[in-house]
Amino acid sequence: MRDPVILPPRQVNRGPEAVPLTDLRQYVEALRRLGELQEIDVPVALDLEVGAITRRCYETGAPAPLFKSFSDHPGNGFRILGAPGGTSCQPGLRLARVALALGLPPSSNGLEIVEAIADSLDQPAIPPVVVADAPCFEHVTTGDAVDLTRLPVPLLHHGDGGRYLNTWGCIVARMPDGAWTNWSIARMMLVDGQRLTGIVAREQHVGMVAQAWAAIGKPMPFALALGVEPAIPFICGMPLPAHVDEADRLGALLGRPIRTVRCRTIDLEAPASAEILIEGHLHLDEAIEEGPMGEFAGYVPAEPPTRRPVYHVTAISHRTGAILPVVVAGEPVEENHTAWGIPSAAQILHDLRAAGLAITTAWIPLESALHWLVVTVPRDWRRRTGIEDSAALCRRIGEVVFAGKAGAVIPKVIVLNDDVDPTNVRELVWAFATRCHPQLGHATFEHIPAAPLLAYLRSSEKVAAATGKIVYNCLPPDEWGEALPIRASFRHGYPAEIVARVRHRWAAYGFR
Ligand SMILES: Cc1cc2nc3c(=O)[nH]c(=O)nc-3n(C[C@H](O)[C@H](O)[C@H](O)COP(=O)(O)O)c2cc1C
Ligand SMILES: [Mn+2]
Repeated sequence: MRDPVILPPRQVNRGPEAVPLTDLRQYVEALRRLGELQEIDVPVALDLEVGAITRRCYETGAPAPLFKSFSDHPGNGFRILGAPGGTSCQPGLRLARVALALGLPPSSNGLEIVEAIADSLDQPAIPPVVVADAPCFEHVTTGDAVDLTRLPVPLLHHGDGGRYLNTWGCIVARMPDGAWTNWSIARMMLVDGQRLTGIVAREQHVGMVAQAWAAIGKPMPFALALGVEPAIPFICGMPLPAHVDEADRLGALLGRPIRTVRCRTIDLEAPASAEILIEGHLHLDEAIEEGPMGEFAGYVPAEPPTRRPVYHVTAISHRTGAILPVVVAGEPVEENHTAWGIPSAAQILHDLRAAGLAITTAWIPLESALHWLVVTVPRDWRRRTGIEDSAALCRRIGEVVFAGKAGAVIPKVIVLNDDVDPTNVRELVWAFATRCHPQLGHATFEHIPAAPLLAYLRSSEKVAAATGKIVYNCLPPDEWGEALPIRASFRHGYPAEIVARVRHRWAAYGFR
């Protein structure tokens, strides 16, 4: 075996022009300047119309809709921003919302964004700073006066079991000993004026923290910060390891500390940029029916409601004209795919490199709804990893990917040479179809941890939260060594001089 060689980290271009967007309103203005915001001046129904419009925006790449008034609710000055992290149909700006949110140039492509997040995992933590006051404290309601129904809470999908207040908010939860403060996203459904319910999965960190409170016989204090500075939801969707504070990691990614503020009725700090701040306690020992709801896999599951724990609300604070962001989960591409999938790919890329595997990149195709991960490797991976054959490489990749929190969700991994751009669906389909032998070299894994929300799981697998997984070996036959056939394409199939000449003379030929 040769010594493994680890690829040098790539240069990350943060872009000198990048101006920090430290609240949602600055983000909305940046979207407007880019042509990525559509103000909706007519009243729309909270019942399904907001959801249907937002779905159509995802599916056409239209700008993010900003709703200002509602035909079936007084609104009370609140606004709704749909598709805050959706994709754009503007040429070269597909991931502009994601990139802007993370302080990267709006033209960044998926692999550049993944590289920037992965790179930040090796940077020192930058903890948040606590500031004295925050705009959300303009209006504060506590105790019996708390009334969640004053907020415009939409019914998002036909078939949803209720109205969802939280689809893009940051849930703050701290261990009883104060050693770890977790920020994450998990949906929350409106129960009544003072209660919410939602998914609190055992394998998620909010579930782990809630269990720790339950173990000392107490409900878990929580803050739900809605409409926060645009980078925060992307770190909330990132499956960082347990006991890592998301706020510290986001500071490292942005190169500046995140501002937090003390809550009014509980002992927690929450993002100071919040448009709306909800405080209260999560009771694991109470249960109420929640769901079903349209999910990241692209379906409203044909399941009855599930009994889930109850969030009791002790305070609501908000800015005047507060903006509530909403995600209408479902068929790709929506924010589960951009804000959970992209940071997941970054974490996996980091883990694979840390394991000494010379991979070029890792990408969760947005269109796969987190069911596929593509890992690409350089042609000389044998020399760089010391692994002799492609089946062994695929098994090793599977072992590393499936062992992490991010990879635990992913059921299918596709390993390809790095001549393929995994963000280009046309190339990916071609490469998967033409390079994958149906029978040879795949690494299969029996009954290992899985996200219970994978679309095709059988009920026994959902209950066990475990299923079989596969790494598809799409590398060339080992007998070819490092040789690859010439790709019969414009970019790969001609000498550089011809490619340059054709590009240069394109207009001269008469093409527009
Ligand atoms: C828009 C969006 C909605 C999400 N909804 C849920 C949810 O309802 N339940 C859940 O367990 N995870 C949900 N996730 C995924 C989690 O945010 C993700 O697994 C994250 O890693 C959880 O944080 P943690 O790693 O600190 O536990 C969602 C992610 C996004 C981006
Ligand atoms: Mn976490």
